[in-house]
Amino acid sequence: MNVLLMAYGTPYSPEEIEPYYTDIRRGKKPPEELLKELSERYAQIGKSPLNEITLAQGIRLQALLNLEAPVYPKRLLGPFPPRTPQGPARVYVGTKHWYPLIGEAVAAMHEDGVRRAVAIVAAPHYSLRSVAEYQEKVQEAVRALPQAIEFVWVESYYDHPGLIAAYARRLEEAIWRLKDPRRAAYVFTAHSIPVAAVERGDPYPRQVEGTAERIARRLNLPRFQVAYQSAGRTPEPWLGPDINEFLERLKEEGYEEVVVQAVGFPADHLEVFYDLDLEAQATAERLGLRLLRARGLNADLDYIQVLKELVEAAWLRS
Ligand code: FEC
Repeated sequence: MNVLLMAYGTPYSPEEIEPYYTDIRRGKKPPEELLKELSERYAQIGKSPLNEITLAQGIRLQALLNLEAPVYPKRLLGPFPPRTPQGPARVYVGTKHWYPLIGEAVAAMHEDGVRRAVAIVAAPHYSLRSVAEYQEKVQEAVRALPQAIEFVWVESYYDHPGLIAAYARRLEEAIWRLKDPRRAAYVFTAHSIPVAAVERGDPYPRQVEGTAERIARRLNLPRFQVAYQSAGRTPEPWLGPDINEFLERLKEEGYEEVVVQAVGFPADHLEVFYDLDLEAQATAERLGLRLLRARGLNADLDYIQVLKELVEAAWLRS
């Protein structure tokens, strides 16, 4: 079994921020003030761990896929690495905007003789501005190969019971720290996307609501809301409500404690450590609200198990 695991990617050093940002802007250099602003955001969090987390997810996914091969426990003296019924699983990691790029991962797969693989993004919700763009990058890379690779896509998994359980566990840990869970506000966030995409029928907001609803039901929350974060620095309208404005509303409604869970991002990175832990936290402090954030899934085994189930089901479908 062959898997291409993808994520957004992040610069490894301050010098790489400009070319990284240029790639996000489809080759257009960012204006000086936007570059300065982004560089300051990275400086304030120290470093985004996104590349390390993505690599750890890939390593653990490969280990789990191989170690759980049904023949392994029966034949301890059998071949190593243990084989799945389809041969040993190989997981390749590629990122959308930095190195290893998706194109490099696809080229490495081709070099290794891979002709069929499962493709999955470490982001549970489908959007025209996320998963569809990963799909374009993969297609572009395949077009450059002498022989095609057939990719079977896991396009979204916002409602996977294992994902809901993993998020619920992290949220529960935050709830244990609340002074009065019955009177707290529960806010689920995801990266904002331009409203234009939603108007073109993007299922993204519906899927984000779907994840939130399932976690809330599982934990029997008295109420929950969805807000968006990290809207791009462009003049077009972005999907809201924005988390910072939303906190103002919660304060006006009389809340004193708020728990935020970033369900759009399994991994911790700039948008979690800056936009939530620094920016939203500062807004909350200014308003006199107590804000707690549920910790991320990162490369924890319960999330890796979800990825494993999804890629195995997709491989069997193919
Ligand atoms: O830690 C890091 O360095 C990387 C954090 C990071 C993640 C991420 C995930 C998503 N984005 C999504 C949509 C957009 C759209 C634009 C956009 C722009 C940026 C910029 C940075 C950035 N994003 Fe991001 N995103 C991350 C970081 N994102 C930096 C550029 C500066 C800024 O605008 O803040 C607008 C650009 C465009 O026109 O294309 C749209 C979505 C996700 C969640 C799915 C995923 O992880 O792929 C959706 C992580």
